Amino acid sequence: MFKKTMMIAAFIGSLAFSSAFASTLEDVKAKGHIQCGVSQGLFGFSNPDDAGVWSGLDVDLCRAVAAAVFGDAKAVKFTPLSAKERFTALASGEIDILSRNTTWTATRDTSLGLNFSVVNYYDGQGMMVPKSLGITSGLELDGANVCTNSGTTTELNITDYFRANGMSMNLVAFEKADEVIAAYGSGRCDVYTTDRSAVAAQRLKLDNPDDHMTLPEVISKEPLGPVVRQGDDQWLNIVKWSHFAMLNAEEMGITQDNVGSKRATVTIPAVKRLLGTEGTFGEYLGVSNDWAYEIISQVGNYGESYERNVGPNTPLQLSRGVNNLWTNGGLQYGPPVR
Ligand SMILES: N[C@@H](CCC(=O)N[C@@H](CS)C(=O)NCC(=O)O)C(=O)O
Repeated sequence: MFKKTMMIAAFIGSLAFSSAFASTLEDVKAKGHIQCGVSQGLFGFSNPDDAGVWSGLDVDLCRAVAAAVFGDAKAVKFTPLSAKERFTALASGEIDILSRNTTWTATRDTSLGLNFSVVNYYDGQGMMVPKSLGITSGLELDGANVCTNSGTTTELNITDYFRANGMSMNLVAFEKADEVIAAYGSGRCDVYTTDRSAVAAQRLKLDNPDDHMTLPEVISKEPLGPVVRQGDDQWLNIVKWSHFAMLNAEEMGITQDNVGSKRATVTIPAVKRLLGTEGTFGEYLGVSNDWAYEIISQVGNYGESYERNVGPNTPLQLSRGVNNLWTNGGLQYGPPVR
């Protein structure tokens, strides 16, 4: 009897141990897909079409991870989350990655049991006003009504900005992004503020986008990127290196179209290592050695994803700026595969 109780206790103990230290890679393999936390609809970053198919820069990050893990960029399911819900959804295990225009800050990286991995879009906070207001600077906004999202860095930064400049404001905050832009569109606020990329995206939802302008001030740093749970280094590595593979591919001139022929013919060692014809870098990550080939052939390189989703030829019209590769004067820099 005693022995049996001990055995049950040991069994329960091992269950508790395995769930506390569960491997996200093993979990996603068992269920056959990655559960990716995204926005509730933000053009260019994570947005569903009429058929419910998600696309965007943040969606591509999750698709890249799925391509690395399953050789199938479609093995992803999406969970739309408000700003307020997103960290709990990740910490509780409801999602495997949070890829939702989320700013890397000290508090979030160190006090929530979560880890930021890479920055897939360097941004900063902007302010949009109706042109009819006739102002040209944020410093003219004393006493303004300001519309923004709750549960974001945005509301903290705008409060700092007004305080630092000795101005007063009335903050009007909503949980849902579309409630914020609707309130601004109805004239409830003088200012709409969020990450500049999201200003460009949400502006398109206004009746007359051309009646509105973005003020010149960039009031914060918003390094946006995917987040995972703390304590799972293997999963963190897979997410990091999926992004780095897309950066290295762009730097090497490897595209969705030419990756097949490059893999067959190229003799450059660095390209062979990236595409898995030399070395065992996939094995080190816990995936197959052609992980980067699968990412590039199914999702494309970082520049292709950027141009397709948010670049100058999309409705968002965001120039590459600091999100250019380091070789073009930007901040995007993939460590070498070797
Ligand atoms: N980057 C900021 C802001 C993120 C945020 O949630 N912004 C809103 C304003 S546009 C948004 O993207 N909402 C999209 C949604 O809720 O679907 C943060 O991490 O706190």
